[in-house]
Formats: sequence, structure tokens, C-alpha cells
Amino acid sequence: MTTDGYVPAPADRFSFGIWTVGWQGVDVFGPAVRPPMPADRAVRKLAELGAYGVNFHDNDVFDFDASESERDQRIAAFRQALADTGLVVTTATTNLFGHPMFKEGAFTANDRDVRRFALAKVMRNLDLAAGMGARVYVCWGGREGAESGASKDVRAALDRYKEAMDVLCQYVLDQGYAIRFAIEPKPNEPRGDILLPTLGHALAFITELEHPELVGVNPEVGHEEMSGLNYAHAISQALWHGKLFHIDLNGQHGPRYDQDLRFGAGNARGAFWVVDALAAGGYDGPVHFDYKPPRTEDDDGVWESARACMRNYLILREKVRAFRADPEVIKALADSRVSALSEPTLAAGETWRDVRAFTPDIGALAGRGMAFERLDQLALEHLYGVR
Ligand SMILES: [Mn+2]
Repeated sequence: MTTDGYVPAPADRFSFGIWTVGWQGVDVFGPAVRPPMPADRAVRKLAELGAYGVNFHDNDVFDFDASESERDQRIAAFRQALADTGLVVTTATTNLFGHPMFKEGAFTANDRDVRRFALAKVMRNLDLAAGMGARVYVCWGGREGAESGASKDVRAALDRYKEAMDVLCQYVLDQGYAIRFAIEPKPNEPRGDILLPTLGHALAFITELEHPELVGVNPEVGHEEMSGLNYAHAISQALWHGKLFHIDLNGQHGPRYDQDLRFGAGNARGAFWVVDALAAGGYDGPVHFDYKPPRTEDDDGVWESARACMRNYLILREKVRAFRADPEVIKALADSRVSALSEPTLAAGETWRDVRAFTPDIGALAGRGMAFERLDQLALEHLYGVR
């Protein structure tokens, strides 16, 4: 056990997907390397580590083809573990990607019966999620996409995606559930091209829905970085739209396959700015980790990596706070005129008429340095641990 201050507390609101620590290490080139982990064991171990909550897929708790009695038994064990530990269910989601029937999609499958069954599967798990107190329901459409051009009518697929979200919003309204949906974008994997590939695509899609107020986003670090995008900017824009309903924190080394490294591994500099963006306020959901313990790890390694997600967040939070409180940083921010951006470009009462003929000292503005290198070096020195 470590004795430093990076010990998670329930007030930190750290949560994990049951499927994260429960991942058996099946990949494209090899089978499971770890035994199945019952959801109740994941709950008990995560509680020991200081987590606050969990997120589950229906089939993290019970198998796709479980009988009614098996389903009830697995749910009861899960509920008991939650009651014994005090962990809360913050979030839930549906597995619409694992079963072979979803190989071509769920909400946007060409086969209508697949689409109808997908909706039924979500509604059934919404009942369970609502009963367990979940407030957010994540929709990751990993199989909604294509590998080839003519196989998918993208406009029709988006019509069906919208139809699915509209039906599900109506369902939670009719049932009186206090649940909002969060769409999780991803550019590719498992499909060659997935629909709603980035945060921006998802935000634009939401504006077309019948109940846009019930639908936000769940951006994942790795998924945005697979597209070469900046996750801190992504969550900041989602906050600006009032749409950051949930976050999936993990680690990624640039554009390649979805690595799902523990948070803080991979792009460490990016992780610093992610924590800084969250520290700026406005997000009140769980600090959720969606990572996968690498295939190299045994059971001890699974818990080591889960603990490390939380430790890295706390370490980075301390560094971010020190950075923001550093008098040299405060001066550097002023030298870079960062706060000047918060001043509206037009003064109160002005219109376009007041700026139409504005002529500043062009030469002076062009010659002015921004002093950003000094500011960024201070951030790096905090991250590198020398300040
Ligand atoms: Mn991922």
C-alpha cells in the first residue's frame, strides 16, 4: 500500500465500467487470458480501491442467452454487492455489439428485425438501470457503420439512428425515468467506418432529434485521439453546448487501434489538459474510467491498473492546481493576454456599424509576441515535476 496523498475517496466520484476490470483480454489475435469476472466481484474490488460508482452493460451482469432465473440470480448478486459496498450505479448501457446478430449494426442494421430487437433490448435494460438509480444511459454504436461503400445507405441509416433515439427518449418520458442519454462517438473499430465518428458529428446529430434536451455526449479520450483530435477541446466544446453528460477517461498513443490504456498513460500531456479542463468546472457527472487492463496482466495487474487510473487523476489534479496557483503562471497568463479573450469583441450597445471602419495599428499588432512558449513551458515543468 502506498502512504502518499493520492488515495481516492468517494467524494472524488471515480467510477468504472464493469467491463473494464472484467475484460478477459480477448483480442483479434488471441483468446481470453483471464477468467470471467462476475459483476459482483468487480463491485467489491472496486469499492476496496476507493471507487464511488459503476457503469454496466446488460451483458456484464448476465449473459445474452441467460434464462429468466439466471438473469434474476445475477442481478440479485450485483445488487447485493452494491448494497454491501455502498457503490452507486451512475450509468448504464446496452451491449449492442457482441452478439453475432449485431454484426451489421443494431439501430442502423439493414435487417429491420435486428433494429426492432435492439430497441427492445435497450428498453429492457433501461428498466433495470432506472431501478438501480442510473441517471445517464450511454449509447455507443460500435457496430453502426460499414466497411464498404454501397452496403450502407448513410442517409437512411441516420434516419433510423434518429428514429431509435426518438423512440428511446419517448420511452423514458412515458416511464417517468430520470435518465438522459449520452452518445459515445468513435471513428472506427470494430467497423471500418462508424457513424457519428467524432464529438462534432454527434453534437450535430443531436440537434435533429425530437428531444435534444434528453441527449448529450459521452466522449472518450482514446476515441477522439484516434482521430487525431484534442480531447480537452472536445469536452470543453461539449460543456459549452451544455452536452457533457458523461466522460470516458483512458489513455491512447495517437492515431492507431483503440488502446484503452489506463488514464494518464499514453498522451500524458493531453491528460494534464483534460484534468485542467474538468477542473475549470461545469461537469457534474462521475469521473469515469473506460479502459482495459492490458492482456499481459494477471488478476493483480488488473487491480493495479484500476488503482492507477484514479492515482493518475489525483496526481494530475494536484499538478493542475499547482500550475494554476503558481504566481509565475499567473503572470505568464497575463503576458499571453489569455483573459482578454473573455471580453466581448463589441462593447455593450455597439453594433457592426461601430467596427465596420475600425483600423488598429496593424504593424504593432503584427509585431506583438504572444509569449505562449513561456506559458507552456511552465505547464510542462509542472507536469515533469520540477516545479
Ligand atoms: Mn476505447
